[in-house]
Amino acid sequence: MKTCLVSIAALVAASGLAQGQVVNDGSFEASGPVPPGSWTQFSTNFGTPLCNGECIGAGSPTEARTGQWWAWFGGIDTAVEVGSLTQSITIPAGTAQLEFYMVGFTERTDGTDFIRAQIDGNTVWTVTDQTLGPYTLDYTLVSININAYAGGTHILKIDSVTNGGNLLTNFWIDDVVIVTGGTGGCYANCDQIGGLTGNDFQCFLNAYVANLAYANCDGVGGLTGNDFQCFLDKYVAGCS
Ligand SMILES: [Ca+2]
Repeated sequence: MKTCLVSIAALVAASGLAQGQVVNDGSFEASGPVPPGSWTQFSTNFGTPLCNGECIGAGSPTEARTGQWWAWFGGIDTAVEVGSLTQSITIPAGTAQLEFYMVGFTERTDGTDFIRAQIDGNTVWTVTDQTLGPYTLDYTLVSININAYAGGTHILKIDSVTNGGNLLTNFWIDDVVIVTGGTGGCYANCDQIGGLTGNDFQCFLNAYVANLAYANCDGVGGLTGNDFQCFLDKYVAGCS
């Protein structure tokens, strides 16, 4: 008889799917083939930052992290390239973490090529050619605390400027999400769906594994077993 083990990773993935979506089409699979889709798209040289491999050349394989489409900022060394993706987002009250995956490459060293994330015109994250190092091997998780914007409708913009001059820079991004939690004074309702269920445990586990601020239930130091106990206590206390 074969044994079928349900991995923690599978549970985490399942809980991630259960969470409410704040960012629409964060993997760009709908907005690539039928632009603009959920994203207002701008690119100086290419019309859009979105690519499925065909922007390299006919039949070229995708470099997406998931699916076929990803966002490719930069990508030209003979001209200045300005690219952006923008959408209006409504973030529930509580906590919020902007997350996506990025991998990059650069030949520049003067710090003038950059990619950044903005909310309502305020820069919440930026990387330049000088700080790209941690993102050069493979798609790497970027996780940004945007609690300050939880509650209400805001403009999310990811944009980049690369300066050409025979120095190539690429910033590739895929799988943009905003993970929310702890809304309405009911911390334990992690997935924000209905009442408290096992899905909320999985949601908390997901946040814990991802090292999100939400998982720091006791508000003390880093994430520890105390945060699990804290979550359990709040779950037992229930939501009224
Ligand atoms: Ca994708």
